[in-house]
Amino acid sequence: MNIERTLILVKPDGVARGLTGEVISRVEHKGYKVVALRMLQADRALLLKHYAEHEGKPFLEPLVEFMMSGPLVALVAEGNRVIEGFRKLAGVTDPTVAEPGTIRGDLARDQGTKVIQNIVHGSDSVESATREIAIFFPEL
Ligand code: IDP
Ligand code: MG
Repeated sequence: MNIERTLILVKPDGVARGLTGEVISRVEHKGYKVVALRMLQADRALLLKHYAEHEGKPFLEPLVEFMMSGPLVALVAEGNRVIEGFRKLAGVTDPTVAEPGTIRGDLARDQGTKVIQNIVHGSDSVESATREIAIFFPEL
């Protein structure tokens, strides 16, 4: 058994387009368990912490602005190999080339914006998941 937890965010584009339920539904239908859930308006400090790995990259500022542009939904999903499993469900970063069948491939496209708007975030490793879950769910 390799039970993991991952942090999933439904980004402001996903929430604004009414896709929160669709994302949660795909997570649950895959068989992962949602163990925490909240809607919040993220502020700059929280997002700079969350995206610390992207410090210095040209898309960081547009990314932070985008992530502050409306409410987001944060959830923690649990299951065997859920970190890798959710990344597969999400599809690759660029929604134009994300495979059909994935969240990004089915539900997002290039909007011509400075930052790629791609509906969801998912932790990319056990270390990231632990760090990110503590940011959004300090009580866990
Ligand atoms: P990921 O979300 O697939 O893990 P990361 O490389 O961690 O992708 O980037 C975080 C987020 O920053 C992406 O989901 C996307 O919204 C945005 N992003 C990443 N790379 C670029 C880029 O080259 N141009 C514009 N936005 C980007
Ligand atoms: Mg990432």
